[in-house]
Amino acid sequence: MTAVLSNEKIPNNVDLSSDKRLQRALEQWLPNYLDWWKQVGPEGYQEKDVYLRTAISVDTDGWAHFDYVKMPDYRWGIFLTPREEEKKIGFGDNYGQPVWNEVPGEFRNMLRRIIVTQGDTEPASVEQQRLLGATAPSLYDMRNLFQVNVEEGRHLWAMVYLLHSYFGKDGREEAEGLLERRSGDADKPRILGAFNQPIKNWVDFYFFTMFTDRDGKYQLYALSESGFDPLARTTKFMLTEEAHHMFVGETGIDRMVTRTAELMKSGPDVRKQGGIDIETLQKYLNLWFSLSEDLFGGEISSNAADFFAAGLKGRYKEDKYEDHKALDGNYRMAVIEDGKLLEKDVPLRTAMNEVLRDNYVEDCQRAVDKWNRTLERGGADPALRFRLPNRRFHRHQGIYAGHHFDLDGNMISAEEFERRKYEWLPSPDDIAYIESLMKPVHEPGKIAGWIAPPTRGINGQPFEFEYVRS
Ligand code: BYC
Ligand code: FE
Ligand code: FE
Repeated sequence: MTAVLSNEKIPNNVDLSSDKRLQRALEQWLPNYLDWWKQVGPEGYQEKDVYLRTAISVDTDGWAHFDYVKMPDYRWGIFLTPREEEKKIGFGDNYGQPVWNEVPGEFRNMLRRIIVTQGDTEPASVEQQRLLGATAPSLYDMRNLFQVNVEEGRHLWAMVYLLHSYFGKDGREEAEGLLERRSGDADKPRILGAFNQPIKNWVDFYFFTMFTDRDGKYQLYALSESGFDPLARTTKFMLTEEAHHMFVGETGIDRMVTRTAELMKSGPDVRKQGGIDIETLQKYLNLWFSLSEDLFGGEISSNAADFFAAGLKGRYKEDKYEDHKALDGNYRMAVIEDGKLLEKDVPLRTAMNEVLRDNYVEDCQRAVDKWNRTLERGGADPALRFRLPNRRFHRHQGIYAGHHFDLDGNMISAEEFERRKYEWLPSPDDIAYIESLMKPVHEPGKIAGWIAPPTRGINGQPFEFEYVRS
């Protein structure tokens, strides 16, 4: 695999130039993509030099190149991990059969739907984050925002490549559709709930990249097990980039927590000192964790069972399981019957969304424990600690949607939820306070007062580095 940024219009390791029709189709899609980027991509800063990483190959050491780039000149490329000889489908009814390098006719619609759903989230997130540059708390953070944005753009390219190469005319139409829907638009919204939620400020941004990009991690892992090999190979490489997005979220929250603990030393009223109190951070955590849990789909899902049976979408690290068919297992979960919660066994295959959500919740808990250690080290009152809400809290998809629960998962009435919701979720006052903090700090080496600087910079550069040149 060559590790150079080629002169081709669309950098790739899929030998695009040997398939003229496909190359032409993608080159025709490119200006539409750029129009979309200019219309609803990052507002402002398009002419600035930003210190960005660009994927240039899939080599584990040396896949990325760092340099100043103007965002519209970013080289959005197509990179798949190499094909493995004699690769076999790892789960489901077709377990042990050779993987598919073409779309199996009987699964065509299912597969297209999965790819379109995945693809739709990528541009949606760019749209959601488009206004944040103007209020970045530091140049380091601004650069990270734009890094996430250009890579989500590349993830869209990854899905569009699959649609164009494997799905003919309807694939090309879906690729257009991906540029036509708009996050939060009443008439043509993005497909999944969380991708129509506003990301109004940097606190939303860190919680989104922590919790929502982390749904991306688990969905991409599940797809990287796919028997449709081009999907497996492209999602595997996307995960390499995804790690940075989650890093931005997890450390961004940790830096806010660090700053809060520091301010608490000079007095309990953190807001008075221009910081963000733990209670408010917890409410943002409750909001984005619950919105992101919805992205795993219903607890009991025949779609999930079908995806698994077909060999299109596996489990997180399917290798670690002994039984790859999951035909006779059960999964015990709390369901609602006659208005009451009760434990029930459901067939394992229909519970695949919940199985994946379990891996996700565990990972989120690990991060919560880390933030709590930051609080502890910072000398914060032991009564002030973060927690994940129960997974039934504030759900809009699946079996808990339409019911109301408190943070411990106790069922409560709609009236009680309405009365207490701002104990648990950001209130208009909380949001107004957070927005009052969103003043840009765009001088190299300087940072806003509500967040601590990072412990190190990007690619060995110091924090003071001019990550975005004015
Ligand atoms: N919002 O059987 P069910 C990322 C629909 S993030 C709205 O329970 P299923 C990224 C569902 O479509 C990763 N609608 O769900 C992160 C179905 O509709 P129909 C994105 C929803 O199909 C940050 C009905 O409800 N990747 O990469 O098992 C920045 C019942 O559905 C939602 C993927 O999602 C929702 N949240 O599971 C940038 C992977 N949930 O059939 C990027 C591909 C469900 O009644 N997608 N519905 O019309 C999938 O695998 C599945 O579609 C889902 C849903 C897991 C999302
Ligand atoms: Fe992505
Ligand atoms: Fe991401």
